[in-house]
Amino acid sequence: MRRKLTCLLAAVVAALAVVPGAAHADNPIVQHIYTADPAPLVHDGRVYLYTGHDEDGSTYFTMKEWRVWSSSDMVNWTDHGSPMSLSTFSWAKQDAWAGQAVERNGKFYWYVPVVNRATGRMAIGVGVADSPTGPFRDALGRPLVENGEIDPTVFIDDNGQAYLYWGNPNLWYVRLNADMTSYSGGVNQIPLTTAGFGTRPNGGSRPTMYEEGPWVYKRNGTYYNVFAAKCCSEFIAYSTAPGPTGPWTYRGTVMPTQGSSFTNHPGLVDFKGSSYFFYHNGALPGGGGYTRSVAVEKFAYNADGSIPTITMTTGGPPPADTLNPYTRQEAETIAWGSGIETEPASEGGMNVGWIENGDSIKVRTVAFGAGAKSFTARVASAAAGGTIELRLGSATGTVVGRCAVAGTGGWQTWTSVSCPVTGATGTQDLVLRFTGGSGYLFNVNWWQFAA
Ligand SMILES: [Ca+2]
Ligand SMILES: [Ca+2]
Repeated sequence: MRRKLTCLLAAVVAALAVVPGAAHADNPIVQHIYTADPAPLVHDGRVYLYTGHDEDGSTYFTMKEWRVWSSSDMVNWTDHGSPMSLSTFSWAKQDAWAGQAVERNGKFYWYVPVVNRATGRMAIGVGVADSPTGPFRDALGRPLVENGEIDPTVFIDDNGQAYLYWGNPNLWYVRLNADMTSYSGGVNQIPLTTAGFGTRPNGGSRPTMYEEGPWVYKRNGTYYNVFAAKCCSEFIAYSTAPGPTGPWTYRGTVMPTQGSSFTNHPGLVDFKGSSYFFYHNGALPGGGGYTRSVAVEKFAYNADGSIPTITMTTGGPPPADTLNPYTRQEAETIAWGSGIETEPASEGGMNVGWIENGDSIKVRTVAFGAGAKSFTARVASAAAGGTIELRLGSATGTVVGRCAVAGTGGWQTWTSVSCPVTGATGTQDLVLRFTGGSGYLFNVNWWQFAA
């Protein structure tokens, strides 16, 4: 049965209709669900983004699953659905909160905090998969470590020694063994000194700026710990150290308190020659502290290795690459979606659905080159179908093709439709604009142009 159009989507559509320039924005990264606690991972030419999922209308950190997204250009993001959830961990009761994934020897390990049903305390579990997009399974069948604290970050040093750090209100680490699912040397506490983590005004029992959400990595021989500071609202601060276990020196603000979410969460990577800072805010319609959205900014380290102050934007980073329309592109690869949702497709992966008249998907920097001659889309419809308009630049831009979609007898009964294309040359933003009658029109799994 088809879900009803959610309040979130109705609000997004309404906001896009009245906010000038909103169609040009690329932040937040995902528009069709709320996302939180970004953890980027660069692997094999793509950046994989691991997030939580705030439920629509949530009034607490009501989170049941994690989500995976990926991009080759930092602007078009593919929805890989939810390859790990509370049900992955038989011992988990609730709270699918902030984690991080890392690759080692061809396996992907995703460390996450959840409530251990047996103890009622937050514990850290580890999912493992053979692919960055899963599916993930419980690596241990029990917590890796448990002390009632949250927010694991994982880091593998150049010598192969891996570390798992976590904590709120304290800061802990273990030395992970090479199997990434056990540790040696016990559970260690990092002293939260004001020299190491700053002085919190009126800090009381929390005298330093450190609050939660550590993100530990190494760059040019310096160890960085970027974290959510103060509360509430939080800002993002960082400390550096000459070694993975300290001693830490407080280095100040990365991102000021901004963006109508009282929490924030950092994630930093280098990708295709640039540095990127991931965070979350409450920028989507209906957004706030429990209905957050992940966003990203491009930045450059200062010459001395310090991190500049980074401000939230609605524009986001410039594209780091172009998109090739002459290979299969997933319909769920989206720079900005208006009115659509996604779901698992019977042919594998995800498809775009809940398409109604006037909904659209923007895909950025599509490299048409000398020109596209035709367009093919994989579609399904239990209704009467409709039309895919191919427009350049924006949803009101030049039409370069129109593809008719007929009913196929089911929302997962897939067929391919093709249509001629004229005038699609060079590198352009492409908008797939959907038109038709009332109600849901059709689903789209993937598309591809021919030269
Ligand atoms: Ca819709
Ligand atoms: Ca697809």
